[in-house]
Amino acid sequence: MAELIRIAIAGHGNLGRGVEAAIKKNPDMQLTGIYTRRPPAQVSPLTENVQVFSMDELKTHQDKIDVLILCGGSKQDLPEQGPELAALFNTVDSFDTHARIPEYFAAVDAAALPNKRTALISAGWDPGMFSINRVMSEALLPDGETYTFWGDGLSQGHSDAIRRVSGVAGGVQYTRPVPEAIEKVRSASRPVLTTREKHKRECFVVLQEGADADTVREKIVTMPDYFADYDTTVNFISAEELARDHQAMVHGGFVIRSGNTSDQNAQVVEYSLKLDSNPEFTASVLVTYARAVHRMAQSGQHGAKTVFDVAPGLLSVKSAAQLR
Ligand code: API
Repeated sequence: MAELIRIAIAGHGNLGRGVEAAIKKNPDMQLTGIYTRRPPAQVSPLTENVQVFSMDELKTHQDKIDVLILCGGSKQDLPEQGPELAALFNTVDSFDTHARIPEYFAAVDAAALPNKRTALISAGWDPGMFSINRVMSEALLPDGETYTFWGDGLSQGHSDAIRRVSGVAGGVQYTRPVPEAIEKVRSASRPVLTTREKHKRECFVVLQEGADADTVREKIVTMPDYFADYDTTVNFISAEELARDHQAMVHGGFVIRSGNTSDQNAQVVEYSLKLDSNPEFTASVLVTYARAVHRMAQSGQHGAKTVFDVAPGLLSVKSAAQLR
């Protein structure tokens, strides 16, 4: 086999740990380092003999890393780290604030392109695999309707957003699809459904000492891009309850395109996920795209990219010749 692709991780939370697990499943890759903002001694890697460094050391390790996987959150980490690190490394990230992807793409592209780096943004399952399936089924069935349902499950992105609200000590968010809406999509022909009709958002929040519950609730339910467009409920719980009852990271959902190829014939395309661990699956997608990024960087395809710009064959551990 050719030389192993040297992967490094920036940020060692749920997603970073998932990237470690995913690299173990991919024989053409090796983990060369974990970079963290915490004191490195506090990080316990799953991988034997891998070194943990402070984030400051990253820029001195440019010649040791083929692809850097950014495992920070979309609300506050990536808007800063994404462009900064795409100037120095080939990167993959899971920026998932859908409404802000265009501006994030522009910032990362402006950093990566002049420095001849390849930066794949917004990979994961949504955005990511679901996006590909929406684009593909809409192209194949131009006359139709597309529906995306998430959950029941714990959204990492929304949970991260809650934890950034001042007065919040901890919390998680469950995305609850509305059963009647799913039923409509399954039984009726191309029903019209609003954002609010399809999902509810349920938050479990631990307040910081002295924080005001009503103020925190108001900040959460009115947060643009995350909660403002939904019916959101906020339940306040203790730190013990959070640790005891809210650790499972199951998630999933489906994308369905229901269309017609002629007046007589309806066609339905569906892609569905049932995930025990949302972050581990997201991490698997990131690691797979790291392989493609490495290949694209080597062949001079630089700048910011999304999953739409990557040919499927580039994701495979097999070569183009083997795939044929
Ligand atoms: C939701 C989805 C989850 C997408 C998955 C991933 C995450 O509302 O639950 O943040 O967990 N948008 N982006």
